[in-house]
Formats: sequence, structure tokens, C-alpha cells
Amino acid sequence: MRFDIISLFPESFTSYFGVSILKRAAEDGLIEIHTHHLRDFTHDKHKTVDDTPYGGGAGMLLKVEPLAEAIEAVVNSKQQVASEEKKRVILFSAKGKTFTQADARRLSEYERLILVCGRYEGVDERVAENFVDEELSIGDYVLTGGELPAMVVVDAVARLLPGVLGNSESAETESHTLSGIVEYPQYTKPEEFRGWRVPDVLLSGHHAEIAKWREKQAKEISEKRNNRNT
Ligand code: 4H6
Repeated sequence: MRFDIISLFPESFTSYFGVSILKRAAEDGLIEIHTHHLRDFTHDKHKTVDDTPYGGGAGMLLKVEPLAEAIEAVVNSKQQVASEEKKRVILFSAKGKTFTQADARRLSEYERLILVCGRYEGVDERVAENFVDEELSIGDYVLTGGELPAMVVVDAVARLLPGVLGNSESAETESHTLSGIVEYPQYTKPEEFRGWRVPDVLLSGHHAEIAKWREKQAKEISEKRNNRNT
């Protein structure tokens, strides 16, 4: 899968994508990550990307022209295959639909994801209306930009692609819940640390009992989580 990221701070991606599993996936040709600097799509001397909101209000918005040109340039690159290629343009903003594991699975079916990172107080609405397929948020909080959401989505999607996780890691996910999220407590050696012991059942070798214990724990954890702050 190919990821194209449009951002005012493309350098923010190098450290996260340059380590561990995503680094290896890129080296193995399983993913390609291309960043694009929004300023490269301006034409004025000052490379202006932002302006004040019509109707007044605090701060600055990203202008429609550079974003429109950047998205069009990225979408239309690799022209030969562009028409058949399965691709999706995503804008990150706090008012988007909350990104879930189901979205990660759905997006992993595309050949190309174009990820647009907003900054300042937001983005001219004509971008979302005319150049974007969907608007996503990674959660109900405000960030200074869409760069962290883009990293989150690349990470969550890439690890679902065939071959990206090692065999031992990917075989694991099948034994968990539908979502792929492990919902029971896990322990590794030592059996006892500062007097805190690993639950006996996990040391018993009794697979049916272990499965039952994990199911019960997962249920308790999800009940607790859903009552949080109420
Ligand atoms: C685009 C539009 C995503 C980008 C608006 C982005 C949180 C998330 C941004 C904004 C983001 C998320 C500007 C809206 C600051 C809030 C950058 N914040 N914002 N939850 N910020 O995924 O005010």
C-alpha cells in the first residue's frame, strides 16, 4: 500500500516511520510512505498557506488553493494506473468520524491512502466538501495538527497488511476479539515480582480453564471501562 501525506511539517514523520515494524515494512516493499510539503503548492513569493476566517474569529485557516493543488497533484501522480487504483483521500480534524479498528480494517483494502494534515485553527470547508472522501478524528480532543492522527492511521492500517507483522505477532491477533484488541490481562516471566504473583490458572497448563479465565476478565474489564466517569 502507498501512503501519501500532505503536511506543513513533513519532517515530523521521519522518526516514527523510521523504526521497528513500519521501517521493515517499507524496506520489504510492503508499504511506501511519501510526504509532500504543502508550501510547495503555493505560487506567491511568501508561500502563503493560511489566511483569516471570513465572518471573523480567532486565528488562521489553511487556504483552499494550496490544499486543492496538493491533493490533485498527489491523486493524479502515477497517471497510468490512477484511474483503476483504489484510493481514498482522508482529512484529519477534530470534527471527523472517530477512527476505530473497523476503519483501520476497511482502509487496509485500499491501494493508496492520501492523508491531509490540517494546522492552525482549521481548514477552509471547501477542501472537505470537494477534495476529500472522508474526515476522520482519532478521538475527542484538540491537537495542533493532523500529523499525529496521520501517524496513528498509517500505523493501525499498515500492521493489518499481509506480511507486515511477523508470523508470531500476526497469528496472535486471531485468538483475540473480533476487533483484534487483547482485552484480558497478560503476564510474562518472572512468576513472582516483589511479591506480586502471576494468576495460578495461567501457570496451570489447563487450556480450557485459561480460556474461561480470560473470557471472564475481558468481560469485567469492558464493563468497568463502559462505566468510567459515570
Ligand atoms: C484540521 C481541521 C485532528 C486539522 C481542524 C486534528 C484533533 C484531531 C486541525 C483542526 C486536530 C483529532 C485546529 C481543530 C485546532 C481543533 C488540527 N485536532 N483543528 N482529534 N487539529 O483527530 O482546533
